[in-house]
Amino acid sequence: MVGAGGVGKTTIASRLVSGTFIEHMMTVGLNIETWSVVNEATGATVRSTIFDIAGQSQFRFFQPRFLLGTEVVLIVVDVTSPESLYNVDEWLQMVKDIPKNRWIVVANKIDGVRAVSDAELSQFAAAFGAPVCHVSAKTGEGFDKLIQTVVRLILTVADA
Ligand SMILES: Nc1nc2c(ncn2[C@@H]2O[C@H](COP(=O)(O)OP(=O)(O)OP(=O)(O)O)[C@@H](O)[C@H]2O)c(=O)[nH]1
Ligand SMILES: [Mg+2]
Repeated sequence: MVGAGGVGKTTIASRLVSGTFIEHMMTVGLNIETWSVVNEATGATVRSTIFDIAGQSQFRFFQPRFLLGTEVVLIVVDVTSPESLYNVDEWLQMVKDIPKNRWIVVANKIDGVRAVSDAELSQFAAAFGAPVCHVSAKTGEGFDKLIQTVVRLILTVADA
């Protein structure tokens, strides 16, 4: 999971893992979570590890090594902050060696005041063919679809 500082990566990770909203401090370096989710289609449990990469630039020098072996990339932007989209190139650069068919754009904070339009998000994601999941890590809106999208992709990669 990558994206600018404050877009809500750690809040998304903790909602995936715990199903609730937890307020977090800025991540120092990176945060690692173990996430188990039941694949509704088969009833099997899918276990994965979330590498939540801190957005602040002072941690950048050691982060790329943690992306080795990544199966699914969540590129997180904040729909209340246009800067989070305009400055996303740095993150796209960091994940460029991971195949683009494993990328998902997560548009977070849809409970807030919208400053990034759906059209802008679609255009951004279409440039690399990724789906867009609109979510609020605060209210939980959109998480069912996000979880389905991530699990489907994890299973696709595992089968390949
Ligand atoms: N309104 C609203 N606030 C959110 C949402 N998700 C996260 N936040 C808030 O945004 C702030 C930053 O969230 P974090 O999860 O710490 O952001 P981050 O991307 O992990 O930031 P770094 O660790 O610095 O990279 C916190 O105050 C969160 O409570 C959301 O969906 N809606
Ligand atoms: Mg964080």
